[in-house]
Amino acid sequence: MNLEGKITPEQAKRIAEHQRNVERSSRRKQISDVNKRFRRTGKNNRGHVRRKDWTDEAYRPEDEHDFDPLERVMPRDEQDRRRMVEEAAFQTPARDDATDETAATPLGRQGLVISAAGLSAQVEMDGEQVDCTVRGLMTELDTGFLNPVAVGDRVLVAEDGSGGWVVETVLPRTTLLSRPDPILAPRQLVIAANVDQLLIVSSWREPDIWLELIDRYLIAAERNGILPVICINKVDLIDDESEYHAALQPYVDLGCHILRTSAVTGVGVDELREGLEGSSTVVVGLSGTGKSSLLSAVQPDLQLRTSEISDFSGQGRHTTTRAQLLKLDGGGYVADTPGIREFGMAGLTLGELPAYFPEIDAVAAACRFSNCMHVTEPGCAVDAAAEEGLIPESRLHSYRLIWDELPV
Ligand SMILES: Nc1nc2c(ncn2[C@@H]2O[C@H](COP(=O)(O)OP(=O)(O)O)[C@@H](O)[C@H]2O)c(=O)[nH]1
Ligand SMILES: [Mg+2]
Ligand SMILES: [Zn+2]
Repeated sequence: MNLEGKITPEQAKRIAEHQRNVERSSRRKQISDVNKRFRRTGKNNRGHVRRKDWTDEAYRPEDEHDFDPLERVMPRDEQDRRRMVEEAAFQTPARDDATDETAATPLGRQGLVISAAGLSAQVEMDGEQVDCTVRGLMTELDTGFLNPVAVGDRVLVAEDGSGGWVVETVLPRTTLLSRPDPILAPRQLVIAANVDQLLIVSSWREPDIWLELIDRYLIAAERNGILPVICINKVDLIDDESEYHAALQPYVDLGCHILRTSAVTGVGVDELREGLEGSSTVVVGLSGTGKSSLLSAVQPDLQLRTSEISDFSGQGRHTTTRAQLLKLDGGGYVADTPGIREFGMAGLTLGELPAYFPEIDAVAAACRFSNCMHVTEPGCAVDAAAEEGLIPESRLHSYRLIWDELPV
């Protein structure tokens, strides 16, 4: 993160480079070369089968919340209402007038929110951490989110007159990651603000790599303007290198930045440390994949609150939405989080989905129907390309699983 509230030219360059890579993906080129062939054949009218076996339910931890299964049987207007709330939540990143207000009346000192829960927040100001309350003026109506202040927020803090501190204003956010509230969904909670990197941690084994979750996080990163970095941990448990490469090849083709780490052997930890330095990074991934271990390896004295979070079970699930910003010696911040599938997906529409799967979208022009969604339609070139091994099976699988969940 950058405390000036802007993405640095270096970070902007990296994001632009990532986006260019996605567009230029060699696989995509290869696919478009064979487009014509599929246009002619138009075979494969297989019906789409909803498969759930890919996702290993056994590894889904307590703190993950599935997409609301009721949505499918909900009355239409209720679906619409929920959708509108989601969209409003996603599109209201900050109060526009915040900067002007500051300029007009000096409301206080600027600080960075290190942790936040409800109407209390820990704020770092001039290297010092103070506990603050949050002025009750910032309501859900103003911000579109249930919580007024989140980790990573830059805020203005004033003395409350009795020795305490009050967060008066949240400065406009550059980026934002949110998730549906576990109980009040689809109303959204902000998980972290002003983040510039999303470190997607997946273990190779124990638990097995979960590609669908990686694909979801890639979407979340891209649509929120955050640079994704895929980190495959526990590479000490790889026993078949070719299997590893086959699983990761789709992401190599997309031009993703991929780290290969082991918190046990120390492989890749230096590279990870370098990647984190100078940025503000949110770490996401299933519990048990080694997020805390990796952060400890990067910097042994990081005060990891994560065990506290993952040990927490039972009714107090709201605690899992807490994240804490940890300061890195080399500059920058990291926030560890529990695994949340719906991260950053609020308001995603069916029509937008293909754009997040460029290797699928690249073939779409050859589908029989111009509005083909590549799910059950006859003459789908994506289906045909997948049969030929030109589209990674795992990516198409993720696409269809996410497609199934999006409101029509
Ligand atoms: N074999 C192996 N085990 C690891 C590695 N990293 C973490 N672990 C183990 O995986 C378990 C979960 O790690 P933890 O850091 O708590 O995961 P988190 O829930 O993602 O924070 C612990 O028992 C770690 O010792 C690794 O690189 N290799
Ligand atoms: Mg942890
Ligand atoms: Zn199609």
